[in-house]
Amino acid sequence: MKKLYSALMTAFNGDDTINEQGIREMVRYNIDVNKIDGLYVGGSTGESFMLSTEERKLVYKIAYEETAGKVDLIAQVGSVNLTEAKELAKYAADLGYKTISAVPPFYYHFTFEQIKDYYDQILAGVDVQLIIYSIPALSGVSLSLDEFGKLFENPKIIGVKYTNNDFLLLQRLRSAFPDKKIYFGTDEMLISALPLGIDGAIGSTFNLNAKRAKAEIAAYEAGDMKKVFELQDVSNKLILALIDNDIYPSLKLVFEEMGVHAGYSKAPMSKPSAEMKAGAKKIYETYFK
Ligand code: NGF
Repeated sequence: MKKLYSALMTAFNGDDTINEQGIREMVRYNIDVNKIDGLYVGGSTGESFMLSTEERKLVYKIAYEETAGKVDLIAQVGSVNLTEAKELAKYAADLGYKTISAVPPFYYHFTFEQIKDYYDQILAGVDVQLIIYSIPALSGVSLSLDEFGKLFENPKIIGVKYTNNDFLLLQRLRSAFPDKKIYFGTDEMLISALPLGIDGAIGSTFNLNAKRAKAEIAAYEAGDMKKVFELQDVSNKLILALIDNDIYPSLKLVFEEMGVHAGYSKAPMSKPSAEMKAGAKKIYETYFK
């Protein structure tokens, strides 16, 4: 059965401090209403690369406490600061996380040998499994099939969160590494990834749209491609409306419309304008009411 994970958002107060209650409410909504299989904590959607080490730890702790073992958890620990990534991996493992994930080191155009060493160092002495976070459009790091193979030689590296629209590479990864987990990360292209044998999907929009995405996966598994297309079509209208309205703050605004106090995004992300609020209200009324 393919799994669906929401990429957990971080709720902020108006002064950009962490809003603990807001995070707890989003975790609860994902468990109680979305019936999600798991949460990806501390990724792009969590605005994690703008957080301090202590704030990142706090988010892992809140998610761990609030889920209380009810759903899978993956802590994204990647950082261009390897010392921080190692500290976060140890912290998450000590809390009880069984799986971590890490974006490759970015910005400095590291060599593949340096990237491999980064993953080996993160995993050394920490009793967890790891999912590579491949998101070339944001990280600037593209891994080849051969490079994935070299990283997968570390038995603790169990798979990849694949936020990439290179479907040729996705098919080749599936074929070459049938035992590794592949979680797809472009929500609007789920329809194209399903036939390529993904193990599931991890994404931001599932925070709101998990029911539709789960129905799409179920329709795919039942062989009902007409329904798969129809569901993806509605999802894509929703996702494109969110993107047009500034996606991260808008996901939170729609949550607010649902009564979930998701708070704000952190600067330099935008605080909502009146226009964004009106846009989010319209999205809520069109797709969720
Ligand atoms: O936010 C991005 C940026 N991608 C997410 C997801 O892959 C990131 C995706 O759901 C994620 O899961 C995380 O690390 O938090 C998009 O927001 C969605 O497909 C709309 O484009 O690429």
